[in-house]
Amino acid sequence: MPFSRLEDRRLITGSGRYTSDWSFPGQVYAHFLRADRAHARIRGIDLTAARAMPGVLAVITVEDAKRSGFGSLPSMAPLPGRGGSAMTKVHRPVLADGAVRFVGECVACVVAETAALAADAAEAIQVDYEDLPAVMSAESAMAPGAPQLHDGLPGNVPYDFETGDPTAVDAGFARAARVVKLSLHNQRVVGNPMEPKACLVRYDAASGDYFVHACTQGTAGMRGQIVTTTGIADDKVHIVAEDVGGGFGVRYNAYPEYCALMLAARDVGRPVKWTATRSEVFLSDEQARGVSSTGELALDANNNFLALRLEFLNDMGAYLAPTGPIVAVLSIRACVAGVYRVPAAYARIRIAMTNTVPMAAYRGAGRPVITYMLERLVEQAAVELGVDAAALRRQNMIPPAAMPFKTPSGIEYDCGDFPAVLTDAVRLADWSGFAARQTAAASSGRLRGIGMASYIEATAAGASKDEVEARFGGHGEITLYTVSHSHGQGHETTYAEVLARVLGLPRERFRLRNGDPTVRLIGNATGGSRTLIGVGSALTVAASEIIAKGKELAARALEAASADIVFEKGVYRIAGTDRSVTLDSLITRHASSGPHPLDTRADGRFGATFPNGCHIAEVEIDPATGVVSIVRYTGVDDAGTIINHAIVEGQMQGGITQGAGQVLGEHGIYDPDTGQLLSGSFVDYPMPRALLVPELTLADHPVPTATNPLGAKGVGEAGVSGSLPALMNAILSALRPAGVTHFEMPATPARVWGAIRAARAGQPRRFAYSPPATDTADD
Ligand code: MCN
Repeated sequence: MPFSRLEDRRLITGSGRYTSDWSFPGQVYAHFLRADRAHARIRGIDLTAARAMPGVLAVITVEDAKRSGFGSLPSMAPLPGRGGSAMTKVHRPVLADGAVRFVGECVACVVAETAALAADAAEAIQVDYEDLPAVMSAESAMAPGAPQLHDGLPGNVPYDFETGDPTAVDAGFARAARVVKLSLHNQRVVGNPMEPKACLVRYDAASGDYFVHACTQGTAGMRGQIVTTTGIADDKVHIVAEDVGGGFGVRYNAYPEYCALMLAARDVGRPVKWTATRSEVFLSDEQARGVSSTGELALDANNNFLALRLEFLNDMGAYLAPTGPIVAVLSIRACVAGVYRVPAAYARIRIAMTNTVPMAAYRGAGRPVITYMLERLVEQAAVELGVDAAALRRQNMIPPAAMPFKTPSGIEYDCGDFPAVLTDAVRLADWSGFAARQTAAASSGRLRGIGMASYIEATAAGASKDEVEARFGGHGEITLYTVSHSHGQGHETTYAEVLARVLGLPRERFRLRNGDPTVRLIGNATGGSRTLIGVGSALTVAASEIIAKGKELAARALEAASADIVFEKGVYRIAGTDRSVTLDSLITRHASSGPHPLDTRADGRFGATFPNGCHIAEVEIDPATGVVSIVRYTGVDDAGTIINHAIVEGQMQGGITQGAGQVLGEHGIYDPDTGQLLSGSFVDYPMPRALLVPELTLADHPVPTATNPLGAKGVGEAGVSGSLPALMNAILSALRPAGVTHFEMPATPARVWGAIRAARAGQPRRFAYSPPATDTADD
């Protein structure tokens, strides 16, 4: 059977090597004792009984970490805050230090001969807690008199950021003919990669080297975070990862567990292995979104957008994850007014600490937050004005002639044809035929709605340089080394295709080694839909160098001057003659077990790209049950030049389905009274299944960018940015005729049914998120 991706045979036949597949002689196992409460002071920990349990080799607490000089996990502010203020750093220990601040926080690490013995011994640890009041939402964290979570952080708000010109925005609102307002909540979600967190640490006492086998989206960034936390020298920390079973953003950062396991491996002198359970994924993987927002749009009498005022309040959890503040701020700044020509825009973003799992990136990393707000606001404007939502969008879009376009936050979009993308989508989705489909659905008692979203993303913004290396092996195989990890994106295939096309070699000749610890490269993790732009472009730089080196070899082989040699489709030829030699034959001729003359290390730094698209969803709702079915979905996307269409389509499908999962059910719900995660398993947390979305109608409308040699724009997260607002706009469109005027995600059957029932009973509840109560209060 032919496989379309090079990695498929290995992965589908079970030959992948994930973190838990590694084992070493003498290996022992760890188990983490986790906090069973949201907020408490630790008065004491008694380890005596646990240490005496059979097979136990060590029980490690924060005191051991301190003795070894371990400090705080890092966090970064992307930019200065409001008025030039600095972000207040929050101490995040490797193991709980005097207090626990969320259910699931690691308190102690038990190492034993087997995982079961370690788990048993953890039960014997006695922790003397003094319970403290907990805050379970950003709103309650900021309320006067709220419990304070961290020393030196009065008010629980470590970072307050703004972008845009508030005075110009005020002036825009002052001359508005109409103002449209909306408050929205983008609920907390749990990433749930297929592969739970896992880590295996080997310590070489003779050299002082730590080999940390862990699931990661990129080894260099994770190593840097571990080095900062532990104080261990950079050249002594080696992150090893081969296959990684999904990331979605939550495998970007180093976790406290990884640092604790380094301590454990050094102390017991044997390799220590730990594999999280799915419950631990729910309780301790970074979670995401959890943003309350308000938006106001000012329009003139001709429905032109005049000004935009936005406010975002992020629930950041109990500690600042390294990328948490970055995710909260950068995408909103980059895409503050989306695809629209709005003369003035202003956004204020605050982050607040709560007694929940730390928050960070999840597919889209802030773009689904800004796009969700903007596209629901524009849709609301169309409803209030009684105009066609597509026409209102088109009227206010940045025209291609205005490119490059400087946005109100000072970011420059280099290219794009947003109106043409919208026109394609409207045609493919048969936008004008919707009324007939709605009537047909109504005749069988079903509510049908249509929703649109025009999104833009900033991918690869602010990334540093990417190094790549190509090594030519003894059997003609070419191994590519990169820092970024493929964890589902098909990099093995697309990188090979980038080089195969330029070098004129079959793609099967290339192998990919992500983050090989023996080849230290500078580079970024896989994230922000930037890897093709960064690594793919650096590979084209490498290809040029390989061709140039090959020219010297060809000149020698053909006994000609290299200036006379031309290269085309894998063949070096003396210009104007039929004398030639292939690159392939030069590779073989010079192959040996040592370095090859064509071996090349290259790098590049390539700027942000702005992929965009227009998605149109249609849903039908059964008012008797509240079940929402997605019945049509069209997406037209501009990802610039596409390297592999099947992979890009797969990425879009995955992103759209992930958006559908959040819209229709996913919700990390914490009990406001006890601080327990109520949706902590797949029984309570519905993962999207393949049948949730119908066959998608996808098309591309490429406007290649000149900011990288491939002309490509990122694609890995775009589906989420499009689908969240398109689907929710469709659901609102279906619900409005039933009298429901406002509705928040997730559109579970119970919530939809309840909203319709309340509206019909003449009590049109807004079905809004009302912190700190859980959503069950609405149901
Ligand atoms: N591609 C292409 N042509 C383009 C753009 C991209 O052929 N114009 C290809 C690329 O070569 C790559 C894939 O599409 O094979 C995605 O490329 P890119 O947009 O550069 O995104 P990244 O490789 O940087 O992947 C990161 C992105 C993010 S941030 C998340 S989160 C995410 C995602 O990718 N997590 C995923 N997709 C995922 N897919 C899977 N299966 N699992 C995850 O955890």
